[in-house]
Amino acid sequence: MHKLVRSARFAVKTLRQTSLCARTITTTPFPEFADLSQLKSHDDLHKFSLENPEQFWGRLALSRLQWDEEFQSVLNCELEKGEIDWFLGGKLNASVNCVDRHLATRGDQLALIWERDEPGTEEYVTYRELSEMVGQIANVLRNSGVKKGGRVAIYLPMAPITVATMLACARIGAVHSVVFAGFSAEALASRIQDAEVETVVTADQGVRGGRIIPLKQAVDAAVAQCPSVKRVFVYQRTGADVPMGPKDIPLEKAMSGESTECAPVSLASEDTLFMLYTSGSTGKPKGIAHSIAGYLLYVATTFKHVFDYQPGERFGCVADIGWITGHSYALYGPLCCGATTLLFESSPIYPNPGRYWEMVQRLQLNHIYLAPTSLRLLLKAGDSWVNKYDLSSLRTLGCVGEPLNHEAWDWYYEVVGQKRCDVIDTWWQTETGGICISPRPSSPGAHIEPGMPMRPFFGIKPVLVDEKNEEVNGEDVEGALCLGSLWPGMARTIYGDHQRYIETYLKPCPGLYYTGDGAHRHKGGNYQITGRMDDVVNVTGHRLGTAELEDIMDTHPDVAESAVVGFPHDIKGEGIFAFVVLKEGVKHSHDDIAQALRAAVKQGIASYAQPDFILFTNGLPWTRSGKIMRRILRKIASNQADELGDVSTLADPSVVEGIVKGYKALH
Ligand code: 6R9
Repeated sequence: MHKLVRSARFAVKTLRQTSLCARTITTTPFPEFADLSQLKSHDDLHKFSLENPEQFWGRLALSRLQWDEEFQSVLNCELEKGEIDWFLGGKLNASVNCVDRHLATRGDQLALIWERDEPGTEEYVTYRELSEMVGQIANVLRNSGVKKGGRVAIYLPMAPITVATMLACARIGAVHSVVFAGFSAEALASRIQDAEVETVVTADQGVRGGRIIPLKQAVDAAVAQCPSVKRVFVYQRTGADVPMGPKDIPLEKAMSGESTECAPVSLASEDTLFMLYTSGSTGKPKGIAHSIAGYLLYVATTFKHVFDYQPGERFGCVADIGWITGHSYALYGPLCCGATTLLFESSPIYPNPGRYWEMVQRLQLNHIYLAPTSLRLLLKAGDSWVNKYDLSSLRTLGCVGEPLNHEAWDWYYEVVGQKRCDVIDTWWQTETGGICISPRPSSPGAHIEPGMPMRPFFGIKPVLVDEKNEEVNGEDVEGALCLGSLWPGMARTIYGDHQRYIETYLKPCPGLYYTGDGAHRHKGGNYQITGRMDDVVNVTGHRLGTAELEDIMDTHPDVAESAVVGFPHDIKGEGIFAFVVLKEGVKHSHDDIAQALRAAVKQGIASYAQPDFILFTNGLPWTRSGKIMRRILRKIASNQADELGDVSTLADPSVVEGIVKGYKALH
């Protein structure tokens, strides 16, 4: 059912020591458990959270969320049927929790900092202003016929209007489905069709990296294939003169006629807050559905404790809202905690690779949360882009989306953080709702180990499972990563296909939630993610995690990033194909570098692990959420470039052409 990633050498390599041991890590205590004197340490509280999930999450739910009606029970569950209910009987509204309840104390505090594409043109939105915007949009939606449970597709750039539209849906009980404003018309259409969306909210155009993205045009093409759509609201981002058809409604005009006050609907804990399609790196996209109370509680709690967010700080999650990271840590987590949160519209290399760091200095960000992809890209551009700026406001260097390889980890810690900030590598998934494994929170003074997310969050119990579906105990072992506890943030279903939800997550390892990732439990109980279970290459019976190979190659001083896939090989079963992007200004020849990479792999793993082919390319096929679309590389490596399928969800689809050309030249 699932394959195992096996390699003891990976463990040895990652356990090298660094100079971090002496640093102190701050942790914000949980006031909710102050009366339980038997809970003396972090580990005591973690154990308590696993043994008493109802008490643990029940207490947090009461103190951290605002309820219209209190819940009757904390957890009801029939796992085999995928029926998981948290906080039954409770009633609440997510927009009230994220906006209204802060008005009395922090109405004039900044809720959003909108970092527009053009540097230096940022805009600020207070909680009061956000509340007014949410009220107006909620009235617009309600008065145009959007009902509780109705699906609203949001295809907007990163902007306050996007956050306000999501919260407006939450206010009236509509279910938002955000689609990356950059996905193709086809990708948008398939998501609209799957959810039988009646309402679309878009903009005339988007702007990213100085380039115009014709959003309305894509919506027109999509809606032409989607008879379910009744209305399309159009926000003016650039003011371009876009054609308006009979279903189209100018959003600002509609808003201007509405009151800024809109009574929130009191919703049940388990009503759906939103659905979000997973990144599409495998198979047909799944509309992952999250429910209101559990999701909100989980993202608010993880936001507070993983980042150790303190009142008044500025939190900078640069992820797009079209990704779960944007939902959980640019919007719901921070706003539920009354934080000031960033909306980043641009690209990490626009107008130059100093963008993030110039922004940190200009906006005085205290936390930054980004993807390893962009880190590797910036690392490749050199240290001078970082060193130019004063980054002393930064306290946390967060990261999510892929394994953070050692070179990037070191660079983040040493060059960006000047060895002052904690590197917080967080592991989680669209389906988990929020962060599940991360170095924080941890006992004060606890060491942070490079190259791994390390510690399960409260209420999270990682379980490693072998090929026979048996639990792998002990330390320095590997297995399929499953979660053996229930936590409130987990997805409740795949929209329209509950059976697929059960089959994908609950059936592979009965009694556990199956993540699809492999993990290594190191000494001390720290977890390292070895990659997706399907990112495994089997060479002459040796199973190799692609992350492991990539980590070795990325360590070569000339290599910016690499991606490894398997391809059918007559003799070995599978061969190894490495795609390698070099740093700028590299002096060595490709042949020399290829030879050095083979030698490094031979030394780091074994000679059977050496790549059969190394293709130097200008870029890799990243999805917009920062994941290498290995499916495409596998096809290319198997000489099936004519069967690539949909590449529209890539950040830059033109990269693929370059790689295909390179492949042809190599053969
Ligand atoms: C939040 C998000 C989930 C998949 C996940 C895993 C990979 C995420 C990671 C990581 C290694 C980390 N992943 N964080 N791998 N280290 N810190 O990324 O959600 O888009 O659903 O992807 O991403 O493979 O299963 P999503």
